[in-house]
Amino acid sequence: MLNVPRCASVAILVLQLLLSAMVAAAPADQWTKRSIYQIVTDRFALGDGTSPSCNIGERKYCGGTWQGIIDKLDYIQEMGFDAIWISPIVENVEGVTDGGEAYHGYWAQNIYSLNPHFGTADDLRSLSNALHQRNMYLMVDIVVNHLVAVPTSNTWPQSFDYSLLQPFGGSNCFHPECFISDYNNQTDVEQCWLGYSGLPLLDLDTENATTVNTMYSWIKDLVSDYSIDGLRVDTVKHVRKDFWPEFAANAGVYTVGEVLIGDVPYAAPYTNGLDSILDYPTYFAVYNAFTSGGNMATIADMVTQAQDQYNHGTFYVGSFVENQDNPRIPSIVSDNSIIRNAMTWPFINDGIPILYYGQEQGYKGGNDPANREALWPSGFNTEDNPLFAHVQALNAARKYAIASSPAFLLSKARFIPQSSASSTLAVSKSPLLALLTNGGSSSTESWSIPNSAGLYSANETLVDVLTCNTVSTDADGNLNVMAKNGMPQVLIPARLLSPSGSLCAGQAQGL
Ligand code: ABC
Ligand code: CA
Repeated sequence: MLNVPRCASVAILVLQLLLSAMVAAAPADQWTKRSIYQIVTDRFALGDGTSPSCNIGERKYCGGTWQGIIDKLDYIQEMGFDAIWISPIVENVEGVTDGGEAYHGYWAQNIYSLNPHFGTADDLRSLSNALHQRNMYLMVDIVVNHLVAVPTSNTWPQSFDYSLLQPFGGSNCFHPECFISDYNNQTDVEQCWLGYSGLPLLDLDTENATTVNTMYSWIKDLVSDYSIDGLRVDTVKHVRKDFWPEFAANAGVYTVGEVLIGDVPYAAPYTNGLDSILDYPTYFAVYNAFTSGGNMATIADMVTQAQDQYNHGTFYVGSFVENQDNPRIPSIVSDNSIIRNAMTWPFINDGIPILYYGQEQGYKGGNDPANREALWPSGFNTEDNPLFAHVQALNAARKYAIASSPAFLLSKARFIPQSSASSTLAVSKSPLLALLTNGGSSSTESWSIPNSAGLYSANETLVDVLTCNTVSTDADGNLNVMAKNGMPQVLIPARLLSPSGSLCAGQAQGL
């Protein structure tokens, strides 16, 4: 019905910046207490009890659904997560394109319909309700930057059946076709297209007032229709910065944007328009340190820059070491100690921890599409699974820190300088002290925390809550800790642990 072009060619709206103060703050505060399990909906779980094979190289739907997620909420909650992030939910291009099927959900065609491969509106509402009954949050991935249609001719510029792209049924709703060729030219990044001629991502004209207002009311309705608690916003750097404040205000919930860049000064301004961003600059430093023997000190440098330059510092960022766009850590390194150290990072710094599904099962997929494995062949193994237990312990440690110290969520992570600065990291976020190394399982590294750091008193016992082993400060209050098979250690003073608590009760010295 809507194949009339709906985008009048009118001047850009300029008042949106004024609304930046309206970005919801309270919902972001609620999110900082949580940890997020990221799901590729098509690859997580089926709702019908079957376990079909999934050939990831084919880039086709494998059958995961919202009902499948509902059926596995126990599994997610058992790890200690109290929020999930799911793939984009709207209807996508159908059939096999040059890049396969739209199983990942990022190729929207009709933003007013849901993707039938994932279920019905009732299924999505059931998921939202089931989460809320467990006091868990729902984060939905959304895309503003583009929609996708298969080209109907290859003459340049290409032709498309715009009537498929609802509600934007005309070419004047999109920027003129050009592919991004110069990432140093921000106009190119914002107004040219992602993709390639085989499968172009049609770049929405977010300078057009009608288009802009359509997206603003769409997000408001989407959040309310499905009781969404937070949004992961795709391709944020591909839309002009002053589009985002009013978008976030209409969303009215926590918004965390994807700005895929390794550079803090470039990323920082986007933390003004949205609540925050996925912390890609820190991700790259962490990834390099753990997969290619990169210098651990660059992590501290990057975080310090981010703490200084992001709005809200790093408290509202999404903190992660894997996702659907990058090779999994175990696809590069096989040393279990290094993998465990990398997995620990998101849980011991300022940001909101995000675990990408499959990390807990030791999945090893490399670049897209190999990193989007089906989870069901793992049998959702929770027994004799050290990585599952590791995630449980990390979530428990963070929750314990939040509960025991009101200052935890408001105090910046602090790096205690180490003599082996390139291969060790000591991160203090009281009452946690995380000791990390990229030295691997034969590592002989050690960490020193001098009494001048002001963290501990003399002869104080600290418990590594990942193993329940203990270490002690000396008579002067200095702490020296040897690496144990290169494993990460997350220390909490024994006096803060309770003998009736769930965290290393046997070593507790508290009440
Ligand atoms: C896939 C394959 C393609 C294939 C296509 C058919 O299928 O990857 O090779 O041609 C979705 C799907 C993907 C699909 C794409 C494209 O759509 O999931 O499987 O690609 O059809 C987001 C999502 C992502 C999603 C989309 C599209 C966007 O997270 O899952 O992909 O909705 C750019 C965007 C970024 C986007 C990413 C895929 O592409 O900015 O939003 N992700 C540089 C650029 C970045 C660029 C990145 C990768 O390369 O600056 O802008 O990301 O191309 C750092 C530098 C960075 C540099 C990185 C690599 O290194 O500081 O600048 O990033 O050090
Ligand atoms: Ca754009």
